[in-house]
Amino acid sequence: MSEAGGGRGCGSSVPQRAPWSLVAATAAFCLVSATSVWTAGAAPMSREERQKLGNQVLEMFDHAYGNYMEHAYPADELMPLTCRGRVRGQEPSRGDVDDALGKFSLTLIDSLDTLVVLNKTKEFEDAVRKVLRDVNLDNDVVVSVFETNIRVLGGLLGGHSLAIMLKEKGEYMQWYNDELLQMAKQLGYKLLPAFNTTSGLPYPRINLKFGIRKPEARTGTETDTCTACAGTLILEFAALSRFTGATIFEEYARKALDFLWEKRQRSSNLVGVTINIHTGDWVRKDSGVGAGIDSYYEYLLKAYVLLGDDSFLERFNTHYDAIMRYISQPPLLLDVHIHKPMLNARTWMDALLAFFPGLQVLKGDIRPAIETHEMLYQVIKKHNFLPEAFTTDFRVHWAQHPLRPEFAESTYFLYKATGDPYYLEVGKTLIENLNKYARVPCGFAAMKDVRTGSHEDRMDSFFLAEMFKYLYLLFADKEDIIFDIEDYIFTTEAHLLPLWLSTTNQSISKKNTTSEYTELDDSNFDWTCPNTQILFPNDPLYAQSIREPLKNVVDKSCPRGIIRVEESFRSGAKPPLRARDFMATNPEHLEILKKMGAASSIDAEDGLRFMQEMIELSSQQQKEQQLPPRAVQIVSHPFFGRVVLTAGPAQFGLDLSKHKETRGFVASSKPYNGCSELTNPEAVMGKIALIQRGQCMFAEKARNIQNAGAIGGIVIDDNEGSSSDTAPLFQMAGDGKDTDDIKIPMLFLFSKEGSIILDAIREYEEVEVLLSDKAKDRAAILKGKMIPSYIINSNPEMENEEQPSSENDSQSAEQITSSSQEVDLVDQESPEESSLNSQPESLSPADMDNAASVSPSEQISNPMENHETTSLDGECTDFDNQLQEQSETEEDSNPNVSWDKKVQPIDSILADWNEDIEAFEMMEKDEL
Ligand code: DMJ
Repeated sequence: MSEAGGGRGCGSSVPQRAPWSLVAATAAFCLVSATSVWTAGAAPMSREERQKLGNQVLEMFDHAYGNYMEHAYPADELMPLTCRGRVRGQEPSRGDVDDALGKFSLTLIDSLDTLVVLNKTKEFEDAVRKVLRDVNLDNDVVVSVFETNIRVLGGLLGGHSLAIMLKEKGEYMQWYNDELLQMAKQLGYKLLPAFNTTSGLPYPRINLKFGIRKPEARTGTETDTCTACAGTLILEFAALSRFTGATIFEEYARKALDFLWEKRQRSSNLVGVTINIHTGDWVRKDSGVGAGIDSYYEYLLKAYVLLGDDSFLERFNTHYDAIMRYISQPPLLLDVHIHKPMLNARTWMDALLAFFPGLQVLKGDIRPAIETHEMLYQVIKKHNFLPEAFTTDFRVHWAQHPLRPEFAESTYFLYKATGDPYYLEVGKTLIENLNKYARVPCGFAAMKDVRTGSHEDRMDSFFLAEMFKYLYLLFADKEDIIFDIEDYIFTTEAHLLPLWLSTTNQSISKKNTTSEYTELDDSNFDWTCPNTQILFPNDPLYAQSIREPLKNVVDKSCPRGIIRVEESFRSGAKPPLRARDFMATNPEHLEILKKMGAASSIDAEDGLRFMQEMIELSSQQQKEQQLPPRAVQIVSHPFFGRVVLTAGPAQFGLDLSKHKETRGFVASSKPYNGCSELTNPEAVMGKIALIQRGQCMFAEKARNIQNAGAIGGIVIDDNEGSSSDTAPLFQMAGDGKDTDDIKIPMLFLFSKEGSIILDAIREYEEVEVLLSDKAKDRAAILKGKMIPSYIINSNPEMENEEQPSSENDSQSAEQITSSSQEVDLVDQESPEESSLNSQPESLSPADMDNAASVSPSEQISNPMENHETTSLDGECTDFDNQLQEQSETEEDSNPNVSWDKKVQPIDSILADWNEDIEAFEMMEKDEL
């Protein structure tokens, strides 16, 4: 365990015995050596501060778990905004996401082993009793095989693993008699019918009561599954087999893995995202390390750690080489095509890939782990959370964030490997952001949009299973945990399985190993004695030196340059020029181009590939250029710009990318399809007309609403349920004739986005929207708006006055400032803290002066609002900077402008603040 050395050296004697010691022990060794040599870099964090943060994690867990138990249990999940349980069938369907819910108290089961890690042994004992008493696994519900395996089977097994550990210690769980394991076995048998396919790959869904085949099952017609769905079973299934001696589970999981391995694309050694479970054909041929594939790779490496079967390590290493060759473009990880792996398949990354640096730590490849983690951290610093997807230049692609734990997971593993206190600071930021932005009175709510800070009524069970474990462990010392965490392996849901399983009931693996055993060559162990051993003693600033060039990667949005620098920095040799990196202005690139095809066969080969890549890239880029999305932003009460809908542009009419935005109230046209002269011109005159897609050309609709006096048009898709999340945006084409006569802007919304506007009209009647090429900051939206009369009337100090007079300016400003403080507190602090602090302090005249002279952007108190103008299109602009630059320019150009002149009139400040306060209050009310 303490032997150093590279290559096979540290592991050569291991494979014949418990092979987990190779990887697990190495990881542990890294930690010891790394922490002991840490002498410079980020300032060390005191034990006291770490304990304080650990206690904060405990308090947060209590808030989440306590509210689930109080308001949701026995439902599967807590709905933290409405403070009730989510019961499948009683809430509007959310599609696939709901397949995790099997009416089996999901959150309770997923939380079991977290309770023990967090030292809540008494609560664990209670929770186990509740599971045994209340949970029914025989419900007539169709569930995801993957989710049920990782969350419920994994949860029961994790609970069992720690229950027997506690029992053995002699204090708690003395009554326990493997009951959780019996439940796990029952569930295992329920999942087995899913494997009844010729390939051995499981069906993606199963009915817990009726299985697959029975007519009542309401499932079994699916043909495809995701690679991760079929390849993330081995840890739980093997543990179940080894705990119980029933070999069938491990056999089935192995067979599915064997099939995936056989189907890998043989020249690239990559796998696609989805596969046909009957034919084994790849359905989606794009390949990355995020959604759809992620835990397949994770389970190959961890299966080797847990089960000691070399073939898993060999497979993992083969894939890992391919990932590092094609997908890893440090600090990015970009999807490619399995057949043409030099071509990127996407220009964005998803949040699930944030687990990958953690896996690289387990593999022992620390450098790229540090790089990717740092890039992700920069994105988080910009948006407070990792958006579900973000582009290669770090703009938001999908703005939701369901409190995913992957980044915390990687942070924990990187800290373990490097001992660098920097990662403790990262963890502290995660804690702060969760409390500031996701905490609500009844738990923690997923973010609907990281840009606006709006919430979704959702707290997924993985938040309790994973997030709190990793955050707590990050700050904990060995003695803070009642067992040795290094005797266990984390499943993908962070459930704990004991490493001693590798030596229990081994006969299963011997009997069923389908791939031939060959002695692994040394290269398979290249990184298993991690470089931390070699690197840190010589250079304690090693990790910091890797992070440093990436510090501004997001702000500067210049990833390509970074890639080139990093690539050559890493290898010493110049990498071949890739089409995606080519810049015609770079003389070095032109020189390489000249050489291609001239000097050697290698250059010629490079040249050919470059040409082919160029052609494909340009057609890909052309396609992308055809789809610049536009924004429809609802700006009226109570939305105030918080709701931004992604819209498709038109090839005719006013081009919003070149012109200013169009703002107006919306009105439905009659006829709704807009295919003939409107019968309600008075209703749409001066407004933005809503028209349904279909029955005539888009241009014809545009002409009809324009003739009726509309200032813009929104075409809403007639295909119910369509959404820009799932369908590609397109441009509305003209009618083949000259469309110059169409002067108004036209945008297209899919049905889901369109119905948000239609619902808003039903509820609020007057709905005002902004059509633009990118969403506007709320400060810009609220700027210059008149104070609504209902606010004036509701304020006794202002009664009988149209606008506040200058005499009572100071009084009004004081009141408003006090209110805005309250808003600030509600938004930024925990509810408990906010109620403690809600006594406003009075302001001095100097304070009031300052308050009166702040710029419009500064008046918006929510810190989340001002980070960026938008993320929809075009360059990544920072609204704060823009404003600052603007005011600097104004100042520069007119040095005689006095502060007094720049002071915004009190009535406009009043209006802005009051509207903002109103908006927050309405949002809170709506959410709760
Ligand atoms: C978890 O359920 C698991 O980690 C899974 O592998 C994918 N990610 C979710 C949480 O984001």
